[in-house]
Amino acid sequence: MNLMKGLEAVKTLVTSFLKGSESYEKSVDDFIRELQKILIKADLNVKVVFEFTKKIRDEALKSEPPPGVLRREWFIKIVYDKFVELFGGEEAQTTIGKLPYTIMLVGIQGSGKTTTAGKLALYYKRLGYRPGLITTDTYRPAAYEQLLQIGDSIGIPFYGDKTASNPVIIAKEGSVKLINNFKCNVIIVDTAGRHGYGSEEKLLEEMRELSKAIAPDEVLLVIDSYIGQKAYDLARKFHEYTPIGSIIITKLDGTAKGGGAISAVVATGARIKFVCDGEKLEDIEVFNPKKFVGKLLGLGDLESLLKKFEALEESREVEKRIEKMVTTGKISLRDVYLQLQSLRKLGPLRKVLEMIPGFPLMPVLSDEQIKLSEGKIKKWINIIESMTYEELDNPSIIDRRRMRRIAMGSGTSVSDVEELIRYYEQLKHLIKGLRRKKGLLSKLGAEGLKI
Ligand SMILES: Nc1nc2c(ncn2[C@@H]2O[C@H](COP(=O)(O)OP(=O)(O)OP(=O)(O)O)[C@@H](O)[C@H]2O)c(=O)[nH]1
Ligand SMILES: [Mg+2]
Repeated sequence: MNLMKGLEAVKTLVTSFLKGSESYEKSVDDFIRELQKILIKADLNVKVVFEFTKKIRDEALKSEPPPGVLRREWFIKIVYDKFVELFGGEEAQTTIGKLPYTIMLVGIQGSGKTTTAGKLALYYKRLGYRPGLITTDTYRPAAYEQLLQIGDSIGIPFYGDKTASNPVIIAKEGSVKLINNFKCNVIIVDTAGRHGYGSEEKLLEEMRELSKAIAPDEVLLVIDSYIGQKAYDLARKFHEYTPIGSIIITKLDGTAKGGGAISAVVATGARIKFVCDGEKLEDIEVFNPKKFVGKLLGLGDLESLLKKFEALEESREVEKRIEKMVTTGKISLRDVYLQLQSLRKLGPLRKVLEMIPGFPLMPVLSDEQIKLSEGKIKKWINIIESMTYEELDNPSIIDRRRMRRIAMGSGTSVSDVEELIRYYEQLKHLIKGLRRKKGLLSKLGAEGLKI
């Protein structure tokens, strides 16, 4: 996969920044200057580039890294967050709720509609749907053969009518045939693209008419990344016309302008659903801004760094909860539950503990104890989930009888339940002690609570 042609240099920039030995301020300024050059070369809008880099710089100089994080690492985290924002935040949904489902592809001539129709068919086939392809391109005689061949190569039913001239009639008849004869449940309609750059109005006018008549469930606009930041106007008009439609960016493999096209589309508020980076039918993927930015910045090296930040954020949450417990002097099994969940979310306990200096609620544990606790965490979560609200808020009411019921409900044993209650009692004791020594939160980690 080579989505990143024009932005490849960013990775090197990150690596050398992390290793840099000059003053932090100077390194940030150098980084920003280089980044601006790279982004402008990748055809990002100049104004966007300056706003974007200013945001990074302001935050980098203003915000302090949390304890345990190097300043330079913190800077990369800021860059990462801003990039994710620039490239659209969350991943688009691609699951289909309603079946049969009709997708109509529109786009400028040569943008990659027909190829993308095949790619989508293969993508949905692999997800277990039964796609069918329809060509409504009555302008180019070769269009029929092109999609027919694509369908053949991946075993997807195809419909077209060389003698007909009305795309609406072809689409309607094709849908009926594909659904009835082939039991297709995802109908992909390819359309003819007849207009070059700069005639968005005409393209959209036609799309409007076609989609009114065909009434697809989804309209997908195919944009060739060669148009770079010019994608802005096209995407904006498309988005105004159909806010529920989304966009596929193609040919990211062939041009250095991909970053420009993607950021331009994101700036309009339109959603990018897929990106394509090759002529083969496999060369399509759901657009995931986080993954994309991860690749851009060199995720291999960044992964542990990002994990560390995730752990830190989580540990700050935990810290807040502990603070509340200490101030109120109260701890319930709900608090224990949240604590266990945090640990589970963050993955292997050892890693988490290594990453966070003085993780507040976890004592220093030996390897053996850590192994034990991972299985235990799962068990204890199940146990707590089998309790009633009353029991959660007031565990002292849990007698032998209740213990047996909880153990049954959670597939554990009474001694497991007892152990959890003991753990809870120890915590309660600790919190009480801490309340007396308020302000010495870090002690909590050092007291060596036994699990
Ligand atoms: N490198 C590369 N080539 C692509 C990609 N997608 C499509 N192409 C190529 O772009 C050319 C045009 O693709 P088509 O799928 O025929 O485009 P179209 O939008 O259907 O074209 P018209 O129907 O004439 O408007 C073909 O040579 C494709 O192989 C891609 O992601 N990467
Ligand atoms: Mg075509």
